[in-house]
Amino acid sequence: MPRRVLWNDPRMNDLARLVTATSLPPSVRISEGRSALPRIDVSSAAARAEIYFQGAHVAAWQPAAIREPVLWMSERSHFEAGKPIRGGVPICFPWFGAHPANPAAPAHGFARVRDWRLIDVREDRDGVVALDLELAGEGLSPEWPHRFTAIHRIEVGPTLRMTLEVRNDGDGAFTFEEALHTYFDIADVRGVSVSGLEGCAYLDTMAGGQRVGPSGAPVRFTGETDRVYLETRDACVIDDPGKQRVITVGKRGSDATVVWNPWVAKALAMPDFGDHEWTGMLCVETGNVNVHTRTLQPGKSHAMTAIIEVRELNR
Ligand code: TA6
Repeated sequence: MPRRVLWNDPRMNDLARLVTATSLPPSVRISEGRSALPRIDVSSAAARAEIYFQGAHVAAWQPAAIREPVLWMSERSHFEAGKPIRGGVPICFPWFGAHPANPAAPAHGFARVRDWRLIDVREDRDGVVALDLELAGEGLSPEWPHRFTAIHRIEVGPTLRMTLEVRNDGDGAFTFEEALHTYFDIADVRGVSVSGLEGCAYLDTMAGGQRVGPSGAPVRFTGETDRVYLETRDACVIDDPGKQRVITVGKRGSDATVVWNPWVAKALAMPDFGDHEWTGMLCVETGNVNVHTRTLQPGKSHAMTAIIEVRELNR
């Protein structure tokens, strides 16, 4: 059976294992990303994006009508097989944060450090490109040995729409956490606010996970901030006067929103994070974490969607 030649460079042909989609529209090509980590490049009339096979990781996204990139990426990020990428949209699955029983297990689960397979790509007449990537198996981790299929559907257009669908392929129920850990590119976190969470209690990681009542006001940043907002299905709005834009983070199938900025000390402590980069990024993460875990019976599925839109002011 002759190998399908997907691209001219024969070195890339061993990537055929990662691409089972039968055809790629002209707006989509497979490339050697940073440090030769295989990447899917999307460039259509509607938007451009970069997606790494590792972690089905959206590393960049910019609508055609928007002046600057929307997602943040550390200049110090690793781009090495098996190491998390610091920026864009890491997929946290099947647990969030450190594993409760095995601190040596990969933080935020194994999904973001494994190669996903590109199984389908479509472009509509408006230039919106939909890509389906799949991670499936059983026993991928001793901490979570279940048989499952995960499909990450990424729709690249004037809106970035990402849907993580998990299916239980096994014979018994399983429970998991999940998050689309989105890093946003902002002018200065000290001048940004996040609305949409005013009525939500949150777990304050900086206070040992203590539950803190609703603040009644938009979130503002004066120090390291690491909060899991509970029982929230509402959109969040990031107001960034420095970039004269407003980013809306809508969602479906998610009951928790995580807000994170490492500030000075934690930025210094992370080797894959520039010492002074903390001012230019903010995470607003769409998830089901902590008390909002999901349990699936055999054969059942659950989908969680993040919907990201940008509006530039004075345009
Ligand atoms: O986003 C919340 C958080 O859990 C923080 O506590 C911080 O650890 C961040 O995720 C980054 O995690 P990572 O494993 O990517 O360094």
